[in-house]
Amino acid sequence: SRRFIVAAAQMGPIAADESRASAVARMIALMREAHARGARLVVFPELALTSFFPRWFIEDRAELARWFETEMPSSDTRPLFDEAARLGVAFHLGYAELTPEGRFFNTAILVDETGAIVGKYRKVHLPGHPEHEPWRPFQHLEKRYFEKGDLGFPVFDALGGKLGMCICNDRRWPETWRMLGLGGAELVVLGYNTPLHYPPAPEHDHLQYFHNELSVQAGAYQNGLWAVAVAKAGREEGCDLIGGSLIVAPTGEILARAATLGDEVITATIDLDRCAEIRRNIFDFKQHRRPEEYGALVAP
Ligand code: CDT
Repeated sequence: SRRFIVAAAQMGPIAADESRASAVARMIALMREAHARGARLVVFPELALTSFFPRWFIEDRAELARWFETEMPSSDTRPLFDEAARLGVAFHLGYAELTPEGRFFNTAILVDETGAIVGKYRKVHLPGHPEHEPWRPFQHLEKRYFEKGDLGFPVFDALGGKLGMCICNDRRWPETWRMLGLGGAELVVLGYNTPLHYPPAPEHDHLQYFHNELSVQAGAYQNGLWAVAVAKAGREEGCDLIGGSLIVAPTGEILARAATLGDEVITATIDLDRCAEIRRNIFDFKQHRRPEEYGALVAP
């Protein structure tokens, strides 16, 4: 078997004026707790170093760039990489990336147990709206601030298996999971910042936790893979973000779920060999998939 303990390191709110160094100190504390509980992989949220800035309309480009990382690791984030190497744990982290060419992405990386970056993903499904909409109590300007990811849905060799990543809104799309499943992923890790209130359809607000679990459980089951989904949670700058970080088995069962809206570690023992329970049976792609009937899926 290929068993190990995985940790979801949920984070509570990050204030607008909280420094990267402070967020990293919180992450190191979570990583130490995860390691003490035997974890080999720690999964952190989307945009884990700062407040969820797409809720604000920021006109000034220099002001916007302030929320982005131009290098990884940086002097602020290096202590997290050093601690990972010292403890011998791998981790996943989301951050806003500003490339040397001046491109802006919502990005996530996989860092191995030596502290080396071994995988990168850039968010494909960018939610929200591109223009300032003053009627909203808060904005969701990912469509304005980020470019669509240009790396596809890559799968990486890590921890004795195949690991894929996606980011927040990606988890609601079956195509994300199918692409990762077709790529051979045995474990998918992701972070999210999901407001409890959805201004265009407030009648769905009470379904936010349900839709989170529905999406992750379906993605895991229908592709026979493990999933770890991790929130930045709680009331952040007056905006409520859901918690409910979870670890899901290839059967779709939830093995662990966060109980708070703050910094919290949850863990579960996973066995990558268990993907075969699903992938050699009900969802044996080779035997049962019918791609010749799915043309509409790739039509623009
Ligand atoms: N960060 C992110 O992608 N959040 C979205 C919010 C809903 S769309 C405005 C999500 O899918 O959870």
